[in-house]
Amino acid sequence: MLEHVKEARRKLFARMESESVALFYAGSMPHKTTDQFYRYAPQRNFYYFTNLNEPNMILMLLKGKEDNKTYLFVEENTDHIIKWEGARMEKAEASERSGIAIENIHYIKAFDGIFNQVMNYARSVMGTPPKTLYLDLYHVNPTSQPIALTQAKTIIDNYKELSIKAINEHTSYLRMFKSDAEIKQIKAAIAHTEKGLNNVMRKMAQRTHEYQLEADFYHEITLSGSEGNAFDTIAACGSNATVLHYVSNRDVIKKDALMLFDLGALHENYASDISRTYPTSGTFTKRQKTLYNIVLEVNKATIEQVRPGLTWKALNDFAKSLLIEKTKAIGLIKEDADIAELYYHSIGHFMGLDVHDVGHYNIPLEPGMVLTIEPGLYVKDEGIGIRIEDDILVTESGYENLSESIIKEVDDIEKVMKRKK
Ligand SMILES: [Mn+2]
Repeated sequence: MLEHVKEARRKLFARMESESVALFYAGSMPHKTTDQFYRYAPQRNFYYFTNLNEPNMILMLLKGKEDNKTYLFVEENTDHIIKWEGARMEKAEASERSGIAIENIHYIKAFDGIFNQVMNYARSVMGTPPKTLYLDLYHVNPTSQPIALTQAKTIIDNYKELSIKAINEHTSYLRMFKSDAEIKQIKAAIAHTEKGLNNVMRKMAQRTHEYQLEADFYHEITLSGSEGNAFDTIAACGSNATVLHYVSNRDVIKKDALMLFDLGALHENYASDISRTYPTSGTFTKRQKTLYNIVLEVNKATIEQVRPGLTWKALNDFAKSLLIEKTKAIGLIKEDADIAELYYHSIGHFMGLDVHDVGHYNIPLEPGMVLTIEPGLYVKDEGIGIRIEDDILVTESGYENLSESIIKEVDDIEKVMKRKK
């Protein structure tokens, strides 16, 4: 990933205004309850530009009139950290992994002094102090503050001459185009997920509750080396599958039902995101097969549409009209508009360091983008929810289905599920 992060920083510098500074915070472990914390997961923009998976670091990018400087601030090991949390990465290793010159890596306690120096006319390392401060201002909702605003509060309060700008337009743009190194990580994540899904199919007959199959998936991906789930696993039997973000997974597994799995393993912080739908008894009923094959045909036909120049709107429209045509043909709906009762999400999303990755949905597809294609059909009256989702790379000539080998044909699924063990 070293070349990838160096190139990513070069590209970001090229998009930043002259006389600006960008700050990226690694983030820390979010508080859970009392003295418990969630496991650390890096702020993805920080990780994207550093390849560093450690809390409390700060990346500072300085763009002057003529040249650029990159600084990294890392936590200093204390006796307490070493004994209780494990030693933090030393400067030399941080330099090796990130490609940031070791003389520009400092301890966090030096940050205020160095930043103040940058902001002073007489001593600024860039000749003149920056006028613009770029921050990661991703807004999760209107009532909570972006992490960077909290972290940079003192700077914002005390350096009023800085005008604050969101870096997100640029980071979202750059992150749409996956490097070869990133595609390798995504493929590794998908490979873990494939093993996990194969285990789910093999174990289905022995299980009584949804959460057991969630565990079978997790067991297999962690054995395979994944650091865990990219998002909470959906293991939804029967009508539970008509709830798009059903994650409680506490229900019993009904006989002769369909069970929808939407899940994905991580690999080095890169996500995979796959949906498969399996018959709980190992064999599809005639009705289940009919509905399943509609979704499968839409999945395959929509994937075949993927190529540079295609818009998200065209992709969405294509899938929706094909679903309308096929559900009409079997008498499931009468009017086109009725499809909204059976299919109520969009066809897919960008995927990368975030499972629902950042990106610009208003520009046509270009080579290097990775997206999901995930048509579904949710027939509540019949207790059936089906979704089939693959992860697709846009290439010069069209597409590469990165999850091609994860089986989805009725015969293939039945064959694996019938096999003992
Ligand atoms: Mn998805």
